[in-house]
Amino acid sequence: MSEYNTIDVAATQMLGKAKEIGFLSTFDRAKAQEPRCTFGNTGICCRICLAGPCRILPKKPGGNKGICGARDYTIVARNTVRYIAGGAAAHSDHGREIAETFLHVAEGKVKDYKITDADKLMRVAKHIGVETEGRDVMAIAKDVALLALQEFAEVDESKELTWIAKYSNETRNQKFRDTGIMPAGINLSLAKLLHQTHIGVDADPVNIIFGGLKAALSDVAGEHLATDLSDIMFGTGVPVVTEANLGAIKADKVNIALHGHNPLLSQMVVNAAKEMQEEAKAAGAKGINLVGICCTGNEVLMREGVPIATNYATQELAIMTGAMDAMVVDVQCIMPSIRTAAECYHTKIVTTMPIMKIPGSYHMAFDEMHAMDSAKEIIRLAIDAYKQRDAAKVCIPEIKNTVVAGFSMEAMYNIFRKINAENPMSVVIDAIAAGEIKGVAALIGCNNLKGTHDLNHTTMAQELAKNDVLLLATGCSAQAHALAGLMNGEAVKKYAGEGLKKFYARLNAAAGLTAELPLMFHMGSCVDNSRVQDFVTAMANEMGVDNADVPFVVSAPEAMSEKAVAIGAWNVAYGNPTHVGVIAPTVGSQLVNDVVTKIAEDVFGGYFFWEPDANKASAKIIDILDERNWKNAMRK
Ligand code: CUV
Repeated sequence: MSEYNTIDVAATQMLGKAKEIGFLSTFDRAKAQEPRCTFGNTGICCRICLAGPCRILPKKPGGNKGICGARDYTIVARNTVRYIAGGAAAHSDHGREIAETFLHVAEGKVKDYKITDADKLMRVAKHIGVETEGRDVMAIAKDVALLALQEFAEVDESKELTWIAKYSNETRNQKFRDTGIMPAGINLSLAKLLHQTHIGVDADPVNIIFGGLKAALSDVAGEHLATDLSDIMFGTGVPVVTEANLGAIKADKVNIALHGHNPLLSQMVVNAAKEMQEEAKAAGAKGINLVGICCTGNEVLMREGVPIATNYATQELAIMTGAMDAMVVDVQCIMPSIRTAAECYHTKIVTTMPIMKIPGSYHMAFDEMHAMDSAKEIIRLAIDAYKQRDAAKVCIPEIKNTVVAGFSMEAMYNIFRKINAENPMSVVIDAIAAGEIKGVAALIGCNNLKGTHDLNHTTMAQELAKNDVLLLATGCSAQAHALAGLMNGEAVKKYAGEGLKKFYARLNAAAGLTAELPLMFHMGSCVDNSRVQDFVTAMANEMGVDNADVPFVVSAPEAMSEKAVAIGAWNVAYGNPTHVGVIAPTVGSQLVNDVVTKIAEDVFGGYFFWEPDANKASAKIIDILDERNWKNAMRK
C-alpha cells in the first residue's frame, strides 16, 4: 500500500510530486477535515432555517429537538432527501440540456449536431409511444424531444413520467403507484420535495422519505432520457479497446482533458480535434491527445474510445504531470482546486457553462448554435498553452492499462444474440440457473477519501468475480477498474472464478471480437445507470419474476455525490439491494436508518446497507445473491 491514501501507482507518484512542489491536494484536505463533526456525520445537524443550526443534544433539557420542535428523525429524513433533490436536479438538468439541443436538431436549428443513430431513435420512439409509421425522421425526433421536455414541465399530478412508466415493467409501475411515488413531472417532484422539507412543513419521516423516492424516480427518468437522446445524437456505444491511467497523457502531444459530464461539449471537442491535428503539428506537437476524467470521460470513452486519465479523487494529479495543456470542464464533480493546481504549471482551466465558473480560470461560454466553433476555440487555447509548456516540469508516470469498454445494452445484446437470437437475456439467466454464475452486481459511483482511493472498488471487483458474479460498472467505479487494469480479458484469467470463466469462454467464442471481453462490462457514465436498470428489468422479464426477485445487487463502494444518493434511492425503489461503502448520515436517527435499511425491503424488496469494508460487503452481496437464487428455486 502506498504512503498516500490510494492504491493507484501513478497517483502515488504524482502525490509525491505534489508534496515536492508543496501543492496540497484533496488527499491533504481530506486529512485536514478529520475528525469530523459527529452531528453532521450522523445527520442530526439541521441547517434548513436561519434559527439554526440546530443539533440533537439529548442530555440537555429541550435539546432533544430543534428549536421548531423537529425530532431527530425529521431532521435526518429531511437532510437525506435534500441530497436526493440535489442529485436529481443535476442529472435531470443535464438530461434537459440534451433534450433541448435534440429539439433544435429536429427543428433544423443547429448545424453541428445531428442524428447519428436513427435506429435507436426509432426504437425509443416506438417504446415511448411516438408514431413512426411512414413519418419523416425529423418529425419523429421532434415528437420525442417534445415528450422529453414535457417530462420536466408536467404539472398535472394525474400523469405519469413516460420514461418511468414505459421502461419499467408492470409489477414495478404498480408498486410505484401503490406507494404514491410515481412522479408526474421532474421539476414538479423536485420543487415539491424542497417545499415538503421547508421549515414547518412535513415532520413525518416516512412521508418525507416517500417524497424523496418520488424525486429519485424523477432522477432516473432524467438519466434515461439523457442516455437515449445522447445515443441518438452521438451514437450508441460499441466495444472499443483503449487505455487508462496517467500514462495515456503524451509528452509529445497537445494534451486536453475532458472533465465533467455533458457530452454536448466533450463530443464536440472530440469532433473538432479530429479536424485540428495539423494545427497542433504546426505548433511543434505530434498532434492532439484527448483524455477523459469523470463521467464525460466515460461518455467519450464509450463512443469514441478516448482514454481515461484519472477518476474523481485524482483529477488534480493529471495536472501534476506537467503535460496537461488544458482541462476543459462543464458541470459536476469538478474540484475548484484544479485551478490552484494549474497555477504551478502552464495548464489552462476552461470552464464552459453559465452555472459553472472558477475564479481565475478561462470562461469560454459554450453555445450550441456555434458548438464546433466553440470547441475549436478551446483547442486553440490548448495549442497556445502547449507552446508555453516547460519540458523540465514534465513527469508522466509510465503507467497505463488496456481497457475494453463500450458496452451499451445494445452492444451486450449483440453478443448475447449470437448465442440466443430470440431471447438474448436468456444467456445470462440460463447461466445463473445452471449455477455457473451467481448473479449480477453493478459497481457504480464515486470516490470518497473517507476510505482509500479505489481500494473498495477494486477489492469488490476481485472478490465478486472470484465468486462468479457477473459485473457491470459505470461512473468513477468503472474508471477505478480501468485504471487498475481490471477492465480487460487478462483480468478474467486472473480473477474470475471457474464458473464465470466458463461463461466468459462461451461469450468470447460467440462475440468474435478482436479483443477478449473484460472482467466487467463498462456501461458508461452515471446517467447510464439507466442502462444498468434496463439490464435488470430485462432479467426480471426473462425470468418472469418481479425486479425484487432478480439475483442482482448494486454497490457504490466509495459513494460521495448527491447524485449517488439519488441513484441509490431509486435502486432501492426498483427492488435492488444497494450497498454503500461509507456510513450514511442516516445513523443519527435509528428510525430513519431502520426505514431505509430494513423496512424498505418489506415495501420495495430493495434496501440500503452501509459497509465500509469491501471484503465484508462482498460477502454480504454473495449471500444476497445466494438467497435470491434459493428463493427462486423454491418457487418452482
Ligand atoms: Ni457522474 S458523481 S464522482 S463523475 S461517479 Fe464520479 Fe460520475 Fe460520482 Fe462524479
